[in-house]
Amino acid sequence: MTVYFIDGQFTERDGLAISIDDRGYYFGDGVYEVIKVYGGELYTAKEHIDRLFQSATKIKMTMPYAEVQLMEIARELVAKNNILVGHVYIQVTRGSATRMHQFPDPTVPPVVTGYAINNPRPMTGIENGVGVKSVADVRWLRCDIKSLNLLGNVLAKQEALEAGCIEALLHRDGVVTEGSSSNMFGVKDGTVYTHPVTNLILNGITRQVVLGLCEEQGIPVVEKSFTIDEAFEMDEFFLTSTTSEVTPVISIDGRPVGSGILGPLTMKLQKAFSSQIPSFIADE
Ligand code: DCS
Repeated sequence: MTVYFIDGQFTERDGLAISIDDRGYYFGDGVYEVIKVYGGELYTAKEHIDRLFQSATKIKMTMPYAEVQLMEIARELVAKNNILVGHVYIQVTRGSATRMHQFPDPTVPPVVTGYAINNPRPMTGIENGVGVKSVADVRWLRCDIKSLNLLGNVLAKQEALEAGCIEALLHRDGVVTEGSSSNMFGVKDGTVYTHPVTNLILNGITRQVVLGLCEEQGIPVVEKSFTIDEAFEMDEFFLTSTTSEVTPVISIDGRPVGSGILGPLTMKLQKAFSSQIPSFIADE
């Protein structure tokens, strides 16, 4: 049975007690992170926990734990749940208080919850590529915050799935921003293009890893937005996230990207990505 963390304690699901007045429940008033586990080890955990703190600061919420304590909680969740390959989920809400929009009294403590589950690498998508559907990005203007308010993302993902695609390719007035839970990249004439780090996207940890790999491999990167029309003209396309790693996009709105098969530059980046995660897992 999955072991959860709630408010300072590790407990099995049956013992969980979350307040109905939790502001996460009423308002989505909180922040979260998803951290990948490979070979029983947390991957880029410091980067994720740093971003959790940044998200909390951006919503004016004081974290109830120090970074090292959160790291320890994440490690314990991995150990207690015997995670080999999977992920840890951590969320922090602005606590539990009678429903009112404004912040509760400062003495109300934020609520930290978390769990860890085994979840294999999505090899089918990684190896064969996926299709995406363009969907209007109707989210708010603080997409840089990893907030629990995910309705725009949820609706976009559902629309993509109902069209037989794996992910939504979000665009604001025709300009590609990111995916509903991933970052998007196009490749044209050997150069990688992706949306710059602004309030309109989440600066994905995997995005940052992949841009670092591009630099190491001598692959030119331009952090500049492009349009949906330009996306159709790319030679290759891929998306990144903690759970989907580097997943090739082989079709957009049912139209093949480039030759419609995995592109060489995407495959090069996948290889580079796999070689910097624990090797016995990469060799799977
Ligand atoms: N953009 C959005 C909107 C996301 O929700 C995510 C991750 C990303 C980009 C990619 O960021 P990372 O590379 O740091 O994962 N979404 C997480 C989620 O909600 N489930 O899995 C990953």
